[in-house]
Amino acid sequence: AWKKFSAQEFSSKEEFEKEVVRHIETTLARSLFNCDEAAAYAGTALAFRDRLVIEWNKTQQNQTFADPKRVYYLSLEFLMGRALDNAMLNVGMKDIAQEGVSELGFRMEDIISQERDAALGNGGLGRLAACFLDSLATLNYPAWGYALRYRYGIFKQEIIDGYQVEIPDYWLDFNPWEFPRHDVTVDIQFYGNVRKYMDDSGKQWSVWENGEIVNAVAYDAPIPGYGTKTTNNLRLWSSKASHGEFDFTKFNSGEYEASVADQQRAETISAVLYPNDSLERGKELRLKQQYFWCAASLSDIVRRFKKSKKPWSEFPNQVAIQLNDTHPTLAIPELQRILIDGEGLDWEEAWSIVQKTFGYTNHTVLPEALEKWSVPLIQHLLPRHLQIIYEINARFLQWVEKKFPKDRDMLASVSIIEETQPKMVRMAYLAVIGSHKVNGVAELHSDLIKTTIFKDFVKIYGPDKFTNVTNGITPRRWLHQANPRLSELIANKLGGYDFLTDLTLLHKLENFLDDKDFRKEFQEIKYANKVRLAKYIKEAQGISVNPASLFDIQVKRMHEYKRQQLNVFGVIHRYLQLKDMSPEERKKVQPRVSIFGGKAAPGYWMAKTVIHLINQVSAVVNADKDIGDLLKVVFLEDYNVSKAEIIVPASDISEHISTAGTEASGTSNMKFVLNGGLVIGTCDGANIEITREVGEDNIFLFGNLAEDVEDLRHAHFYGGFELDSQLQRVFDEIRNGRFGDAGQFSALVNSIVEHGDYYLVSDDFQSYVETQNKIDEAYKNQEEWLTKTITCVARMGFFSSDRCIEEYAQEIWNTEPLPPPKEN
Ligand code: DL6
Repeated sequence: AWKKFSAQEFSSKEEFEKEVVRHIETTLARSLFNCDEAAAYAGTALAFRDRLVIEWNKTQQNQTFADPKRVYYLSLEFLMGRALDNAMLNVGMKDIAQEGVSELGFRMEDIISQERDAALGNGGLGRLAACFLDSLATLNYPAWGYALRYRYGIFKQEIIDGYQVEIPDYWLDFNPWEFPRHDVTVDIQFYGNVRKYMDDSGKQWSVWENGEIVNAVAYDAPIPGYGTKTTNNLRLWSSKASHGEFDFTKFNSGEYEASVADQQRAETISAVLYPNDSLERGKELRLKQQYFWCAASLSDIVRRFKKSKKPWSEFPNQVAIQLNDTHPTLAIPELQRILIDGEGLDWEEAWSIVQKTFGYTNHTVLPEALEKWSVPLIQHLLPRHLQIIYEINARFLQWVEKKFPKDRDMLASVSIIEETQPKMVRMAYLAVIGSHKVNGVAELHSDLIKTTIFKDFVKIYGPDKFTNVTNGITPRRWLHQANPRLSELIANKLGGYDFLTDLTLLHKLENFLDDKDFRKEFQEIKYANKVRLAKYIKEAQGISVNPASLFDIQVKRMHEYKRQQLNVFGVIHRYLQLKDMSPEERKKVQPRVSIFGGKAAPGYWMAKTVIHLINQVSAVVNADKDIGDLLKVVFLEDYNVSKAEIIVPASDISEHISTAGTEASGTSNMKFVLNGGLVIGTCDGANIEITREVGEDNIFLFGNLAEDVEDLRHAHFYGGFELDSQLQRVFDEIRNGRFGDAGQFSALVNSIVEHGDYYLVSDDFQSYVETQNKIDEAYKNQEEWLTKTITCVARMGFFSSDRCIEEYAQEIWNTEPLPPPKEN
């Protein structure tokens, strides 16, 4: 097994135990006699942290000394999950630790499960950022992540009487993985006004003054790579009032409330993660968060660059900044501001540096997710930035005008400013104009952005500015940590764990397709993972499920475009069919457990309705004695990263059934397949590339294609609307109150039958049901099913996030790895 440390490793389990005990007794001031699992977790985490810190410092020193081009990944979300297991794996001493904790009287799984998830993200976009950090460190890229240190991560979901209820997630009461850097603080300005003046040489300057200052304080977390000593940095900014705790002048003059109000206002900036995954609502606090984070991060990046004393023209050779979606787009005008107002560069020189520095990743074509900010709001909060945005736009439009003379439509369509009332700043356009490369996250998505939201920009810049980097996942967390037995089996067959750093090696598993022992063990592992999930379902939800049933899983954020409603309508249809059957007929049916999980944005009423319907269906079906184990329905509460690590390895089938053209990529599809589950999916996002890799025979595709979606939507409004008879029956039963108060679901049903069925549920229902029937049939032949699943695992090499990072490095960042120096 891989060992990271030479000088700092625990040489024995005794030494590890000593360290744990020392931390429990001194750092925590607890006696070993009343040491519970929480304390044992803390001691273990601190013992590993001590080891990480040494390599972290060395990595940073090495990077400072070599001063290579660095990558800065700006993401408002990093959905990290738990850190201890990952630290143990990447440090390479989990075995010793396992023995050590058991001698202290604990089980490692119990200790690991004490840790709270670092849930600083909503879903796919944030988890992708976390996978990228793991790959960047593993591949030795000098890279930093920058985000906000939210006091509250994504809310915890409770299901009460079938309804979602949101509970705040205060996750920081014990977080051993962060290090406050009170010496790294940045003044961030808001509001105020801009004054122009001329210096002695006649040059005009703009000064942004009279604003309100808030402090950004850095908190750092180590990001260890696997199989390398490289340990990168994730820097999170926390907001604080600039004058310290509270204003003594106001306090002494009796204005107690006012004296703390400023402090509270400042601290609010980094208080909460916004819980919408695909909706931008234009809230001032959100804009404040974005600027606060961009300005602090850029100040840090620029300060680091300036230490090298290189000329500004070298900046893009030293710095690559990747914008994870449009959330950090303000970094573009902010860098331009720093260069022209702070460093005195002229506009053209500064702008060429800016464009060479940034790359922008688009993660959605959904119109409601495309960020726009009102001009008056930006004017109020960031007056100097608004001027700069207008100047960027004016120069850009002049240039476009020269290329497309007299094409007023073109000018209006690509202008950063949308001429509405009030005027709006289109952040995606600013991101495209201010970056040298724009990428989508799967092939279909990258093609779609070129023909829809950015089509005019392709005409202006040519196609080369736009590229694709299909998403990936880290096999360290999503295979080795989540499914240690499968990882071990693969290692035994392939002669080691090299596949964890070169996932394409999995292809060699196809050589073992006929190996009886291998097949048997593969199957046993899947079964054991299903038993583990069944146990969890029993403990968490009180529902008994039979692990021999087909486990059908859909876990992801709740959203109409992801179509959990299609799934639950399918479940109702299945239930009605079962009810129609004779006992003899029922004997032939493949038993199934339909498992759902996912959070709805608190204000997303329709998504919450779907959660409610699933829970109602679950209550009716699970209590129906006629049905027994033939069908069970489970809604797993509070789906998050650590639960995904239990859920993902246990699927037989997972559902990725978005309306074609709406899911940019999806990444859980990759996780499920890598763990030996098959997919039912639409021709959308990365499903298409998964099909290319695993072969059409090994995936269950259904539904209309992206190219037909517009016509179908049009037909719903103008060609009349005919509902599939099976779906009609499902709706009739819902309306008859079979699943509780029908009124609760009328808007959901009406969104399909009366309001145009925007997500094409009715169009795809029949082919969905037929494909589910094919799955039942296919599952009955367990040997063939097993061959399919093994083949799929063997063909997943392409979907490692290591491959993504190499593509970003070569095509977008132009950066090289910096391996750690060899030690004696
Ligand atoms: O690229 C990561 C992830 C994709 O896999 C999902 O398909 C996509 O929906 C998600 N996008 C967002 C968009 N939010 N915004 N803005 O989360 O990105």
